[in-house]
Amino acid sequence: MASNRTFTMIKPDAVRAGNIGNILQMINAAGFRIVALKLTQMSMERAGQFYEVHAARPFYGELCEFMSSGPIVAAILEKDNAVEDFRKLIGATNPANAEEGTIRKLYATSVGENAVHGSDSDENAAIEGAFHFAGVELF
Ligand code: 3AN
Repeated sequence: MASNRTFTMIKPDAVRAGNIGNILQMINAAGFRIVALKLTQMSMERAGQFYEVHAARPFYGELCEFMSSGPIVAAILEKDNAVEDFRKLIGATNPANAEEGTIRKLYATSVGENAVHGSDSDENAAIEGAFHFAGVELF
């Protein structure tokens, strides 16, 4: 059964560009309820832990540098079929391939600086949410 929660980060590029409000508006308009939300910054070490599954990929160092380069907005979101529906809302990893109306089509600039993260499975949504939030921060 699909779980009803996913985890997202508004990445440093979108925060720097002043798009926190626009992206949260799209998330709300798509029917997601915000369960947890914070503005925070990951150290290089924390980014390395978060993206550990990509450690063997050639872009791992660049990804961790970028993700620790400035503040992010971390959030846990709730909706029926949350993981899959949120992946549809954000669009393809490479914004050049993202569908019209998706968050990445509107706000991402490249495959590396792609504005938002969205969990790719229910299992990872739970792991990633717990990475950023304590139980008392969920509402
Ligand atoms: P998604 O975020 O769409 O699930 P993944 O899991 O393939 O994409 O990649 C995780 C993150 O790694 C992406 N959000 C992106 O920031 C970065 N990334 C993926 N592919 C590349 C690439 N070819 N060059 C640089 N960064 C990349």
